Amino acid sequence: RRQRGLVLFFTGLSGSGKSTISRGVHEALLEDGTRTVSLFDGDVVRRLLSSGLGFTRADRSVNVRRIGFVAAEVARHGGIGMAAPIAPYEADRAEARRMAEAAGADFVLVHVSTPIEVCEARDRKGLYAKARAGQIPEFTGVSDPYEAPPNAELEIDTSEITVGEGVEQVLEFLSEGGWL
Ligand code: GGZ
Repeated sequence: RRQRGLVLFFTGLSGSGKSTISRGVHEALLEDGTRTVSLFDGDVVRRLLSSGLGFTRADRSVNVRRIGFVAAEVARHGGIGMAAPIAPYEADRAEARRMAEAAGADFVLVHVSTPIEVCEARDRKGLYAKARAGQIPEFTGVSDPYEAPPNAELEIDTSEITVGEGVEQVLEFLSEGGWL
């Protein structure tokens, strides 16, 4: 019997740790080798799949729906489609969930809920400083909204646990839910 597909979708602020956690989960799943798994990495998505799109509400919406679509296609064929965009709008995340379900797959939303103060204090790429200085218009959490998801299957706050522990929590959730 073909295993049911899964879309594993991370959402959270810039600097929340969602990319790092998703990469860790991706690596572990590849190593495990029992599931086909594909991670649509943020940088690659913005450079190729969504090249030309900016950060207006409309462009973010198109971006997140494209990601949801390709992840659902992986899941349609029994694989695990993974992605970790900011995905600040509930309507777009709901659409990604709907597409996964329409593809006969499950959808797991992981909210990497690290508070903005912590993301901003880290400021690994200096983007928050630039945004505060008005050099990046519509920067999520500073001058653009982030709608916290009311329905995340899992919430991970990297100000309270390490990235490694976050990866473990996701793997545990997948294992307990019968996806691994
Ligand atoms: C938020 C921005 C912006 C603005 C550029 N707002 O930390 P990063 O750098 O590497 O991750 C952020 C990334 C967000 O792209 P997404 O495709 O994930 O966003 S969305 O889901 O909303 O479509 C950040 C960088 O791009 N970046 N400008 N204005 N993040």
